Amino acid sequence: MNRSVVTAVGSMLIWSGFAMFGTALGQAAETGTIKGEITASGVRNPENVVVYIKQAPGEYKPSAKPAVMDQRKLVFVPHVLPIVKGTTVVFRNSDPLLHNVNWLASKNGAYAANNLGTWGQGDSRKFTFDQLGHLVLLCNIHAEMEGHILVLQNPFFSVVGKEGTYEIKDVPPGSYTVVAWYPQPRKLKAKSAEVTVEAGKTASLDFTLGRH
Ligand SMILES: [Cu+2]
Repeated sequence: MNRSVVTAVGSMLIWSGFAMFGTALGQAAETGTIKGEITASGVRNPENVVVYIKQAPGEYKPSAKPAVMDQRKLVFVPHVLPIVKGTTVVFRNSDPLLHNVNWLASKNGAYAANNLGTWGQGDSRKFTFDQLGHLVLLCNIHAEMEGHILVLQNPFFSVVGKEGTYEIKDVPPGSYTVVAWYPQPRKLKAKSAEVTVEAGKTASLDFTLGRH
């Protein structure tokens, strides 16, 4: 074997080894995490509170994969669906009966009232949400059904479970306004707080929510 070929192969291996090492290190060190606990009074637990960064610098593309809002056992699943602006949502019916999907005009004026129609098990409809806002989803066949879509500017959000904790990962370093929001503002009023995220670190931010 020619010696120069051996040398070239050797240096390629070393170079790609460095590149892999650099990437692994870079991912861990370039972003930070926000985490905390939600205490809520006047509701059973903080489930369905959405914690999100109000505005992050830059433009965020929606994921190529559509989000799914199902109607299953007479409830909207999930109850609250946060999405990045521009995301297409597939509205599915998994029940052996007809469901309808309609929403009221959003409070911020971005969305007019709309009715996607009524369809049966296994069918679906699609809608692309290209403005920020909060949509209250209803079914005009089952008055007790209610779901929520929250259209956000960036993917840095977390839906809180019954245990009341949240974690937002991969956040670029910077100072942000973080909002803790509940789908029924009369039960839990939204609150916001400032937080600074540092690379490779976790910032703690707790919220106490109530009617006021
Ligand atoms: Cu229904």
